[in-house]
Amino acid sequence: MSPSVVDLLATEARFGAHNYQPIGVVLTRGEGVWVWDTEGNRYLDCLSAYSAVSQGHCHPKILAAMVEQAQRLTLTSRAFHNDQLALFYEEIAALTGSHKVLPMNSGAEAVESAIKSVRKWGYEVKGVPDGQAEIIVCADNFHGRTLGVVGFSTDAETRGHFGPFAPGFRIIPFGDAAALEQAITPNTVAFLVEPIQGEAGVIIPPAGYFASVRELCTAHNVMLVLDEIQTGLGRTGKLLAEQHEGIEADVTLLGKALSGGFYPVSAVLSNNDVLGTLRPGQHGSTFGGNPLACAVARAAMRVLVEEGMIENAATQGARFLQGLKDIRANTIREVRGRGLMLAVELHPEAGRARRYCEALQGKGILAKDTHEHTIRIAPPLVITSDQVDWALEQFTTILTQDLS
Ligand code: IF1
Repeated sequence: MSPSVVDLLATEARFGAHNYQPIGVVLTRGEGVWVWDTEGNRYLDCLSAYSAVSQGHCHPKILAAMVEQAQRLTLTSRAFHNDQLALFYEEIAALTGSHKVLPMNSGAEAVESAIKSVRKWGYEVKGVPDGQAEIIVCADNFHGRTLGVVGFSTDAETRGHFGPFAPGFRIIPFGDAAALEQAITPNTVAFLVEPIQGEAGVIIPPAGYFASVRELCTAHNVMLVLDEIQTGLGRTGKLLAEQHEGIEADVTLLGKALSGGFYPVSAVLSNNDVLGTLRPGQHGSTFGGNPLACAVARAAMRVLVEEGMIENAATQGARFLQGLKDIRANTIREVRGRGLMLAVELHPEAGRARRYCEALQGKGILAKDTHEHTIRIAPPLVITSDQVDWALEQFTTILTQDLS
């Protein structure tokens, strides 16, 4: 007899650290864009585990690759070679046009690894005095939850009472190229930034911003590190969000959908010598680059491309965005998005976005609020036009209500 939902929630409350406040649904199965709760209710997943399940829940080909590899070899440590890592390197490098790859596990680990690598490059190649490397980041950034990363967060909830923090970071406004130019010093080694700020509420920079950023970084020999952990792998309707800006990063960070939601897999990709500065014994990870992670990621990248998910994200994202913009509701302040990375910002007087997400649950939509007044919308990239149209009907019904 499986435990009741009440028992499950009571056990979670009893033993679990209370670092999340989930919406009141207990999920038990997922397939494509759909998830089911323990009562058999079906929901369209408009969060995709924060863009980690871009290929759709339980994609059969990624599952098959995982099962096949798991029956053969899961983990060897990097003390020995395995027969999946080189293939993963080759395929991710070909897909992204990268020259060097550092395989890690979580997104935050990829960010931390990139910070270590650009600092090392700064000292050993650029000639920055040891211990004086500076990295520029943006206000309202989100790059993960590790201590080094939250040290340069500007969000009180994310960084409060976790200090003291590491020095060496400068914070500038997102979208302001002049501010970047003013912040660069001879000790600046990198500019770390999301192409679109996800957690901040899908904040898209002004046209031309990243072209200016690219020019400034090149002119001052500063590494441009793009955190594409959320925006990458088709989410914005192109393989990488940087392609909308017509630029190439020096270092690109991937995670989340790199495994299609089956396993923590992330990677630091470099187009120049940044990763070349690492020597044996100077960085590592027990699980980084393990054969199971590599097999899963290879399948996740393959289906993303072979099943046209990137193009579908562009097509269905445009449909979804226009449909949201067409909703006539006093509750809506702004609709934003690129590809299937969308957001509806509510007027503050409309009440908290969470209330609308709870109401959406009653209409068969699972979505997540961010920063009080914004509803984030990011369904799997396999969503069809009919599913988009159905979702728009539910959003229209709920957003035209006043839940303040
Ligand atoms: C949570 C946010 C999203 C990310 C970007 C690195 C990471 C993330 C651009 C770190 C992770 C996750 C973390 C998760 C919720 C979710 C999130 F709300 F926290 F900010 F997506 F917007 N760079 N984002 O978005 O990757 O270490 O988690 O694998 O912490 O609650 P990770």
